Amino acid sequence: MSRFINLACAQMGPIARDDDRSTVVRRQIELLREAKSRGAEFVVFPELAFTTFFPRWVLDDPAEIDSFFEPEMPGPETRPLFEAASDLGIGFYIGYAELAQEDGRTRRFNTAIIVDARGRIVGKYRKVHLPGHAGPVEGRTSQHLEKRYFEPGNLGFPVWRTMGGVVGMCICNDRRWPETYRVMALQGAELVCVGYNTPDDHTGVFDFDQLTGFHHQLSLQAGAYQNATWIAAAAKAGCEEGSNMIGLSMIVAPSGQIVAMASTTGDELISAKCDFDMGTLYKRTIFDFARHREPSQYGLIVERKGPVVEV
Ligand code: CDT
Repeated sequence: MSRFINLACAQMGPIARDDDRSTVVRRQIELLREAKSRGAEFVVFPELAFTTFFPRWVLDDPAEIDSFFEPEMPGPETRPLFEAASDLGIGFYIGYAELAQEDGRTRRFNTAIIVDARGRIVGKYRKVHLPGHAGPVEGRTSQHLEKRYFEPGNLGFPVWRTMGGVVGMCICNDRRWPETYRVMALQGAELVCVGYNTPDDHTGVFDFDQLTGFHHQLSLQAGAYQNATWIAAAAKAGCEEGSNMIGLSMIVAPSGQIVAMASTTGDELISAKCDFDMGTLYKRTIFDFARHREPSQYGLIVERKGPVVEV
């Protein structure tokens, strides 16, 4: 029996600092309606999808910082998205800044959830790999301060059986790290969802060279092929508050082939009919982990954080 899913990525164009949640949610619902008209069953939205990418600024006022966070999900302004999706019978992945009360204190995470086609949250993931810096870097016109505003995720890389397959999540910078995919692949992941905000600013002391789009694509295609999984990646794109963000939202097959890709840097839906079983060929041959992997030789991967040159 074939196991197909009609999958979509809802790329979002820029969100202004002053845009309220309701305005953003209206755009998201419009993308959901388009997804429905194309027969999509599951839609992947970007990282921090309800606000502008605020880690580009040095913010000191606690009230202002908290204004970018969600103390509850759904909350009064985000609930219409859940209601629209469940009315349309569509599941979704979405990223947001999470304000949590945990271990007797307030904690902040860069979080994503999977919501099923009945509007129920079935899984939560908190971003593990936080890029950038904890404080401002001199000479930058736009900062990248995720280490200032978030703690590293503490939920690992779980997967869930939902939407007819085994589905996992990661967020933006996670997609560049092979460990991200491998931990999910070892639990049988058939689809990895990823939302991202990737600045494309090069002059001065920024983190990227001119190959930002290529490295994004390379990471997704390698991750999909080496782990025999589908990857659905949705960007926040375009010139947002003076910072250029790549688009290139894409759906990548377990073969490593790109089967759908955005062509704009605005709100744009891409979709593809995906066979969850497509990875089986690779899982039974070249990437039959149980037959070919040699974990006894990989100890340093978990024992050592950074390189130590001993020779
Ligand atoms: N949001 C996010 O993780 N963006 C990073 C840019 C890092 S530049 C300091 C990315 O890997 O795309």
